[in-house]
Amino acid sequence: MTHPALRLTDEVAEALAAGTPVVALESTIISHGMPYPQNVAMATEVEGIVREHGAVPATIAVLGGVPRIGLNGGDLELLASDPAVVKVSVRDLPSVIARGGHGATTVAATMRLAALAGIRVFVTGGLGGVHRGAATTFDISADLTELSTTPVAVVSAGVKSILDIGLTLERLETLGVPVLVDGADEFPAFYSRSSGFSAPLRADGPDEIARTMDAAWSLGLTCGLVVAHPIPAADEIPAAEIDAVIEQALADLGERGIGGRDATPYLLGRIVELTDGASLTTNIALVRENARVGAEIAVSYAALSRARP
Ligand code: PSU
Ligand code: MN
Repeated sequence: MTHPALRLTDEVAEALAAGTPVVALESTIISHGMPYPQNVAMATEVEGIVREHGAVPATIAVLGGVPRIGLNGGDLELLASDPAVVKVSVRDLPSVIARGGHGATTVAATMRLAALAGIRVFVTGGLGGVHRGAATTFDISADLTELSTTPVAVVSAGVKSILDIGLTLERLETLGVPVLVDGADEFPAFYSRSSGFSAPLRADGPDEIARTMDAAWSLGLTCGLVVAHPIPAADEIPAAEIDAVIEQALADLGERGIGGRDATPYLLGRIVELTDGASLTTNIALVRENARVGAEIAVSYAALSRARP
């Protein structure tokens, strides 16, 4: 039974009832992660890629106070362009619902709503994590705590080096979250395949990833899984090149005294500005790739679930 507070599209509800593959997609990446109109074009295209690979896309957001699982073109346009859309992590969900507002959900909030709807696979670009300097700011994304409590596999291209990648991996280890790198031995750094950190765990392809999800949840683990899929080599920006840009963006953040919920959106926007849009092209390329991979994982996982006695 679906949670009564959620509104699902008929298509998503039917797919879930039939046990056919569904892929959740987040909305902070649309409203606060990319500029208009590339954001709405990306959101629409990614839904198409999920469909082409055999799954039903369910973009998740809160609209007029209602948590929505599956959106239409008008909803995506609103999320992409309306300045009244706030960034909603888990702690913000109760308020945006009570106030009847519009909210773009982060990885953490999207995971929570996806799990309530019964969706097990979620595709995004990059995860939140432990920010650089967290030893003094305490800035650690709620994405990590949500991964420790909510059984959804999150497909990303790793984490940007706006974060402290090493500390993010340490935190995930402490929280008991399996971190799988798809087809590689190194954890990827979003724009580049290389981060300098080895893969905590390796998995090769959608069937093995689906079996790992199934093994985790059949054991009664209640956590999510990180599935890091490295950006294709043809699309990557070399680490040395993007790191200089990220250092500049971090310096600008510090100078402006921006923190809290505004830190990540500021850094994402500043990186696009500093690269004259080149980072945006790369970001869109890796989200496309993740959409394909996520759909394939959802197809494999649905087949496993159907085969279970
Ligand atoms: N990292 C990215 N792109 C993004 C985000 C993070 O490379 O779009 C977004 C995601 O929605 C993520 C959120 O859940 O930022 C994390 O925000 P915070 O650091 O405030 O928890
Ligand atoms: Mn934060």
